[in-house]
Amino acid sequence: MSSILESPPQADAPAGAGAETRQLVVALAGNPNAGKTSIFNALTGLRQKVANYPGVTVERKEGLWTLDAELPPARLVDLPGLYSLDAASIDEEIARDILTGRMEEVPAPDVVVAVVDATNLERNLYLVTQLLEAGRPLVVALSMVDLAERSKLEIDADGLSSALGIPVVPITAKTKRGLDELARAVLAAVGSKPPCALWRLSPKAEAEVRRLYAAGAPSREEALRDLYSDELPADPERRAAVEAARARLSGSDPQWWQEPLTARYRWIEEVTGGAVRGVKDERPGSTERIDRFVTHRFFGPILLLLVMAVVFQAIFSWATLPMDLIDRAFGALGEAVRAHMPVGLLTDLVVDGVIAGVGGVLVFLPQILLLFFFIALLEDSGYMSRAAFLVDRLMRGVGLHGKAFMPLLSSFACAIPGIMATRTIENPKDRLATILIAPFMSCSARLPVYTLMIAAFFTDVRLFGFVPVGVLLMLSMYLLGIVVAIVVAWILKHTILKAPPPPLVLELPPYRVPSLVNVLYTMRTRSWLFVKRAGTVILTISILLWALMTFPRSAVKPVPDAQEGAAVQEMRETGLEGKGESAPLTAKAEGDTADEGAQLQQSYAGRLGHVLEPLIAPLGFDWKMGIGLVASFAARETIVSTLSIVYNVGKDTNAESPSLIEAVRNAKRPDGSPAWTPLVAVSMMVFFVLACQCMSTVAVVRRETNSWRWPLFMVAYMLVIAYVASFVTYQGGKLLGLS
Ligand SMILES: Nc1nc2c(ncn2[C@@H]2O[C@H](COP(=O)(O)OP(=O)(O)OP(=O)(O)O)[C@@H](O)[C@H]2O)c(=O)[nH]1
Ligand SMILES: [Mg+2]
Repeated sequence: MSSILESPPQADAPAGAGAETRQLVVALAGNPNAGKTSIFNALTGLRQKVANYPGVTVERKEGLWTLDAELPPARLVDLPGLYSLDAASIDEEIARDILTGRMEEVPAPDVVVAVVDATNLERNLYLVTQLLEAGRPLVVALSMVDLAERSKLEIDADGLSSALGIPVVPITAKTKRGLDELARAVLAAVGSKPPCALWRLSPKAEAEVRRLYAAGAPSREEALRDLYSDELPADPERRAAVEAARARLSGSDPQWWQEPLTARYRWIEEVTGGAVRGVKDERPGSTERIDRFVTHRFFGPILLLLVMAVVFQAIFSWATLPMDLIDRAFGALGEAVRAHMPVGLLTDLVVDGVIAGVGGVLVFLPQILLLFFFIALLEDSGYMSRAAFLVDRLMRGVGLHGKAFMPLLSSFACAIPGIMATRTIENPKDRLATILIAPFMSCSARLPVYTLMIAAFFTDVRLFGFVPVGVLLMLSMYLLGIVVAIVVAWILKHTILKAPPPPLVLELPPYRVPSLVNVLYTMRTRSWLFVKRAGTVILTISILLWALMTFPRSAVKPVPDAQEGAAVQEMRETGLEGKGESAPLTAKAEGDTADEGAQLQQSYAGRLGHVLEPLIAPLGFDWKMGIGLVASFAARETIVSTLSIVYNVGKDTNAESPSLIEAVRNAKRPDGSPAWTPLVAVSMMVFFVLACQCMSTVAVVRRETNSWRWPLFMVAYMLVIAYVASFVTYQGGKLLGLS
């Protein structure tokens, strides 16, 4: 990375400063959803997240861009989208600070590439009018030209270039069209004289700008900024001159401060008027036609529910076979390891702790892959924004910001990117309210829990003979999270986070055919994160839990000594040990033998479970589930690995090894009654919808709010809600005679 490029002196550097030798820095700036990250990915070969809604990128991302094979690569910076340089939200501030060289870690860019969406030229050019004044060499990358061409929009790039006074390069990121031309234009722009604003104010205002320039403002651009920005210059003389100018202008026109806005748009109209032919700035008719149905007051929500139901049904049915295979593979692995390692604690740790724990979670990989396949498809097509639009009315009713929806929708994948995405919300109170409710959205880590409960008790159960109860329950869990989030948001916004009603800012991007490459990359990235978590967090917790469940050793069932061990080993080798088949999934049957009970009961984890039992018994949970609950506060999926270990530890080696689902179904309480019932399963699911059980989420909230106060508040209030809801579910169910 020590590539150094001779970067010519900046045009604004003092004469004679000489050439600095450092890596060239190029920044991508543009409106949200203009295609910046798509261009960034095409240029660097990286795979940052791309999706069809505004506000996907909320932090700076960097990569290397080979501008010319002869030269070392440049540092390419992808930025969050912004509509103007007057940043209001945190993500916009990041972009503005880098573009204007105010960010310490990134030198001011040598060249700014303004990404301009060809299908939405006028709005996108507003930012360009500001970038023209920012004092950096500028190149326009005209993105989405394929879409412009399809909608019969003819843009004369050369004409646009001469009207703007800077190079304009048409690009199609999808097919990598125009990338070489962009590299050449950027190289040619390095060190060139920065462009300037070509729009003009009314003669009166222009005269005031000239006067300020004469009175000490370093340039016309600075004089303009002094006159119209909120802050006054610090220098007393300049300040007095600005105040006098403002007084004169407001005397003749009370709306004087709006003039730059109208002047910029007037200029944009002139520029585009000469360079664009065809239907100007009009979305393809098909988007509107589809939206008439998709965002319909009545059909819209029905379609949304239908889409969710189809996704869940597909996740369940398509994933069954691969899950079964992984399940069997881990079962076989456990058996093989047990067969080849000497009997003893180490083998128990590897088989009952590591393989049972990690394997128990990894079994759900096919479902995670499918979930992200659908999320990526819905995001990239533009449907997610419509889903946001549909719940918008509801959310605005509780006082939440229009921009809260995309962060909340991202939280269905994982609360962490969801919470990061709240950076697009300007008002800090609205942002905090959104952060505090984001973990109510059912993230992918809840999927294994829901699936386990549904598979154990609701497989093939149908309502009225045809509605699958499993899918219905799944849908209900997602909806429960949403409803509780709305209620909590209403309470927060009417108490501690009171703020004026926010304006509606919701942009519906045009529908696009989802890019298969994007979808596949999203699946790869997300599933890799899932596997990584299984290999790190889950692995550590599994080992820890195994130890807590294994020690101190039960007096009833001591560790087999060497002789016993050898005997068991021999039995295994002679095939007397069991059926010798590879056992699906990693847990063993819950016979609740005295031995096993004694081992778990008196282990550290068992003792903790017993301490907790009186507290969680009203929710329908026994002490073994209590162990799982405690562990799941580190990461939700841990409940699955914990249960795998709980129903394994201290087991007689001769026991049959059915799947975890079987183990859950067969688990017994000391009185012989089943530990789990459909009602307990639902109560458990409700608890998992509402409790904040994820260390990473807590850490991100701490980082984003810069204090411990809010993450602790979040964990506490969500725990109370989860407890009460589970209590009501279980006790209510019992009152209704359910079991
Ligand atoms: N047809 C077509 N679609 C494109 C092109 N470039 C980007 N897209 C699509 O436009 C959408 C937005 O692209 P992104 O690259 O995420 O846009 P962005 O400017 O980074 O957006 P933010 O990060 O939200 O500011 C995605 O659905 C892309 O697939 C293009 O050249 N042609
Ligand atoms: Mg982006």
